[in-house]
Amino acid sequence: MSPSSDAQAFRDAFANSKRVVILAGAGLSAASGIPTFRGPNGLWKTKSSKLFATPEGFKEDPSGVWQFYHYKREGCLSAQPNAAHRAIASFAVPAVRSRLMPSLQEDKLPLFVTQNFDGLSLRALDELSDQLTPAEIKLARERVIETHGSAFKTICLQCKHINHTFDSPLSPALAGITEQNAGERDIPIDQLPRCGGPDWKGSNRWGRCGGLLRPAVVWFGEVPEGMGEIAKELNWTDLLIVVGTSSLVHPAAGFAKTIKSRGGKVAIVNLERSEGDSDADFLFIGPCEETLPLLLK
Ligand code: BJW
Ligand code: ZN
Repeated sequence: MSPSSDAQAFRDAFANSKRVVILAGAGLSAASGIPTFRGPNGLWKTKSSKLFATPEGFKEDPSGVWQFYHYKREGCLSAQPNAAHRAIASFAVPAVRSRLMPSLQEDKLPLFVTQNFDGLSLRALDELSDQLTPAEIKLARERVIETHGSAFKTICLQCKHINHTFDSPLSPALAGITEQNAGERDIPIDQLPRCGGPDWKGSNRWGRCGGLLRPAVVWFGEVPEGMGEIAKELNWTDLLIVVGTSSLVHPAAGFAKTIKSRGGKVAIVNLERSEGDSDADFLFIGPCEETLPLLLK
């Protein structure tokens, strides 16, 4: 059967759902000016995903990979959440939840799984500080899984310390690196981001050991974050909403099939037809920054 694009039928299914999972991809942040990976202007059209999205690529050229992540990170810092991020974040507001999702089990917030590393969904929650208490925001943030990592976290390859920071640049040598000039010069490895920052002074302490840092993002061949929690949640989910992903990258690409095999429903919101459409009960073609606020109004 072909999927429905009846907004009211979707709202009814939403209102009757006890457990909801939302899965997002790069299309969610496209209107915030963050490029997607596979579209006509996608990152992987001009950059090699083998170099920039694998641990082997980082080993081969840590300078090139750090320059790439430096300017992508700067792009995330200057971007703002868009109407689609805000529509999803609004579920954290109890009055919105009880209006749109009165059947939620124990008023459990939807689990929001984002493949994006830009932090914009968390920032959209922080923007609700005039409507929510800090405790409510904390609770909502705990229901967000950045399954492909975060641009604002690093891991030390030596002591494994994970650091969270919005500082930029992460080492003085990365200052002034842009998409245009990235890769023009090779930054020596001791001038790339190091554990403990530029003034680490060579101590061996955890989190200040001076080891080489890498971006805490999930590259091909690595295990995405939060898989245990996601797998548990998918057991109970009766509605999965898939927003702005090409559904080409696993394991996220398989969530829709899992839900379907357990009798749940799948809604897809995408600018164009995508790989996941064969599993869709509802399909809304259009920019999510317009479609989601309308569907969830
Ligand atoms: C709009 C819009 C608008 C635009 N409104 N929509 C063979 C078969 C099956 C699997 C494999 C295989 N060979 C290897 C694998 C596994 C591999 C994989 O899936 N590869 C495929 C490419 C085949 N996966 C992995 O290796 C993953 N790990 C893994 O599987 O571990 C095993 C394991 C799993 C579970 C438990 C235990 C073990 C890891 C994948 C890591 C992906 N990493 C990246 C880079 C992250 C860092 C960074 O951000 O730079 O993640 S790659 C890149 O792709 C990034 C994205 O998160 C990810 C998905 O892309 P996304 O978000 O879908 O973006 P696009 O560009 O593809 O699509 C954008 C969509 O938006 C389009 O549809 C547009 O139409 C739409 N759009 N504007 C609405 N305004
Ligand atoms: Zn360290």
